[in-house]
Order: sequence, then structure tokens, then C-alpha cells
Amino acid sequence: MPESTLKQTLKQKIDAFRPRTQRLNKDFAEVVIDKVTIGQAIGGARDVHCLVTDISYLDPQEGIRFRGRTIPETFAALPKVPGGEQPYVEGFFYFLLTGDIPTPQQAEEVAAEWRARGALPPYVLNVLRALAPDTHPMTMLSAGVLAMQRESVFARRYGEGTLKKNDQWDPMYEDAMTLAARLPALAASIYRMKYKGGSFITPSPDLDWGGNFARMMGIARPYDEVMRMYFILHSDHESGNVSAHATHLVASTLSDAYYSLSAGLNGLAGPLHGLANQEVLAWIHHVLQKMEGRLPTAEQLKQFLWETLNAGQVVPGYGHAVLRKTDPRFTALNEFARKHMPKDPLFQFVNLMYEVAPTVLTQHGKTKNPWPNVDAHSGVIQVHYGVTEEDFYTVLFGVGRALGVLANIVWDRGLGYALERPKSVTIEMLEKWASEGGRKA
Ligand code: AMX
Repeated sequence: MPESTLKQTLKQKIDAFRPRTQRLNKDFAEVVIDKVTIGQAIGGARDVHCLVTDISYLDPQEGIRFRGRTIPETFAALPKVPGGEQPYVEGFFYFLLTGDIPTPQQAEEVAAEWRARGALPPYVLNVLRALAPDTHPMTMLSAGVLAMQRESVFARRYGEGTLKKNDQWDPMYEDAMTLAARLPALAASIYRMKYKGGSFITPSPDLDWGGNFARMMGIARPYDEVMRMYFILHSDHESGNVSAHATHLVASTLSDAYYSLSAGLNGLAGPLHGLANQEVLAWIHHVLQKMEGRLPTAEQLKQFLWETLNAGQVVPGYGHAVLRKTDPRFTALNEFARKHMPKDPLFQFVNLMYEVAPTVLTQHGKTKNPWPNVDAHSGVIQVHYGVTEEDFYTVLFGVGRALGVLANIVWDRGLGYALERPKSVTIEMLEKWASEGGRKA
């Protein structure tokens, strides 16, 4: 395959960045940028500044910026798929990797490359078929990704013993491109296998990645538009979240993209992370069942929220480890729903929750952020367009998240980031330092 504009541009960017990280590491390694507290050591390393990525940055008040651009700025700048309002996901991936807004031709070039690389090998379907029928779709996604590891260009070239450190990004890029290209077919095959009796739909040579995903799911327009937006919104949230961090951590051992993404997806499958979108729908259904199908009033909804909190459970879709305001991804989905499905009863439920839950969570007094995250909204849009199988929702998150974490591990290898290995201490040490008012140097 001839070297594409994307790959050439990426190579120039990595070469230009590499001396900057090398200089920081060599001349400024002792500069103190953060003090780790006992609370951070036992509290999940919150706010410890020890990961580096230029692909996105999450501000607690403002939310995510991709390559310096807010969500609305990103969507406005990217080239749109002809006949629609949403950008090419392929163009967005180009932007994540390089920081440059691609031309429509460059986005189409990636689209053509992903179509060429995108066929799902039949052995992957055999692996999925061998799993027990009640296997969760996230397990199927992770297993499907892992099954393809045998094709890793990175693993093969590393094994040949001739791969220089500065060249490691190249086979990582090749694996990332193949994996990204195949994810729509993998996810749609899981959906069709699990919920539609295993009747698969082939992709079209005329469609982009988002369009082909909708086609292979068997869902008519405007689901393609919904999913382009959805995948972009879920792609990246800087590198400290569990799915991004797990992918980066595993890749830091020079594991290839297949091993690394599979690990990240396993992290995404937790209810405090990506599974929350499934949990939100389950919670909404629980309330509607109790209400015999009627929408609750604000007062009734408050009671349901308190029941959940008093039972010691979290309200899914609310709170965030970094954000301290409404998640702009929630806002983007809300604006889309307001335009395209304003009368949908579940959309009205989401809006009622938005009115009521922050007050209840504030009164409850535990969470540092009573505002909704992306998962509070994403599922009801899926229901509206016919994807009612809520245990599939995290797979959709995973396909989107893959774009961000794959872009990150290509750059990890480009800049030669080190094997990740934080230091652990014992409780006894912490108690000693606590009694001495801190650790003496
Ligand atoms: N409902 C009830 N309690 C909540 C809460 C919520 N939505 N969010 C946080 N809390 C509680 C925590 O459980 C914690 O209680 P504890 O002291 O008894 O352990 C306390 O408030 C302080 O937590 P925090 O510092 O505000 O949040 P965190 O960084 O520890 O956790 C998160 C962040 C997202 C896991 C948490 O807000 C949560 O569990 N939310 C519900 C699940 C959810 O929506 N997850 C999706 C997040 C976005 C994503 O990754 N997809």
C-alpha cells in the first residue's frame, strides 16, 4: 500500500516532537511538578500530574478539548461526509493523530484505506461463536480484538529483532489503522450475532466508516449520522481515564495494539466507567416499571434517587473523577436530541433527571461533581434509533474510545515513552510518614 498523507504527516510531527521530550527528560527530569499526598496514593492517584498526551486535555470546568479545540469547534472544523451534517470519523482520526484539520480529500483517503483494511477475518467470527451465548458483548469485543493479535505487524517486526526504538511507532500505526478499520465490522457482527440471529450485512465500498457501521448494524439513516457524532464524542478524554490508561500501561511494555486495546476495553467494561451507559438505561427502566410506564413527576423522581442513594448505590451517569460541571459531551448529545427527537419520552426523562438529580446529589453531599456525564444521555438516543439492547451500549463506547487510545499509543511509541512502573509503599510506611508530618527526603 503506498504511504498515505496521514502517515507522512504523522512521521514529520513525531520527528519534530521527539527532541522536545528528550530535552525535558535529560535536562529537566528533577523539576518538581507535583507533590503526591497520602490521599492520592490510596485514592486512585486523583490529580497526580504524571501522564503526558498532546491529543486531548480535560479541563474540570470546561471539559474536553481535542488537540486544543472544544467539541463544537472540532465538529465545525472537520470535513463533513457528503449529504450529511456530521464529520468523517476518518477525518477526526487524522486530526487526533496529527493535530491538523484534514482536507476532505485527506479524510476520504483514510476512508479508502480503512475500507481496504476493514474486512473482519472469518476466524474472528469463529472465536465469537465459540463463546457461551450469554457472554457479555464487551467480552466479545475484547476477545475479538485479542483474537486478531496474531496479525500484529508490531509483534512480528519486534520479534525479527531489527526494529529501532525511533521506528516503533510505524508498525504500531499499521496495527492501529487495521484495528480501527475493522472495529465497525467486529462490533456490528457482535450485535447481529447476539440479537439478530447471526444474519450479517456486508459493508458497502461506497460508504465511510460511520455509514458502513450503521449499514452493518442494519439500521437506516440517520443512524449513520448519530454514530459519526457518537464515536467522535466518545473517542478521547485525555489519558488518565481507565480505558486510556490501561491501554497506555499495557502498550508501555511494548505489547502491541491488539493486546493493549483489549486491556483498555476490559477497563471500559466496569460500571464506574463505560458500563455506566448500560446502567443508566437499567435505572430508567426500573423507575418506569415502578411507575407502570408513566413518566415520574420531579417529586417522584427525587424519591427514586434517594432510594438508590440510601441503598448505598451510585446514581449512574452522574459524577466524574475530573469534571466539575456538566459534561460537554452530555450537552452535545442533548442538543442533538432536542433537534431530532424532542418528543421522545426517554429524552424527557433525561431532562427531568438533569433538573432534579444535581440538587439531590448535592444534598447527599458525597460526590464532588453532581452534574451528568456522557453516559447519562447516550443510551436514550440509541433506544430512539432502535438499539434497545442496553448491554450493547458499552461496545459502542468502546469503538469510539478505540480511536483515542490507538492514537495515543502510536504517539507513545513515537516519543519512546517509558515502561510505566509507579512505586508502591506499605501502609506501615504511610503511617510513619503521617505521624512525622510527611516523608523526609
Ligand atoms: N451517585 C452517588 N454517589 C456518588 C456518585 C453518584 N453518581 N458519584 C460519586 N459518588 C460518591 C462516590 O462513590 C464517593 O463515595 P465514597 O466516599 O463513599 O467512596 C464520593 O461520592 C466521592 O466521589 P468523587 O470523588 O466525587 O468521584 P470519584 O472520582 O471517586 O468517582 C465516578 C467518579 C464517575 C466513578 C463516580 O462519580 C460515579 O460512580 N458515578 C456514577 C457512575 C458513572 O456515571 N460512571 C461514568 C463516568 C464517566 C465514564 O467514565 N464513562
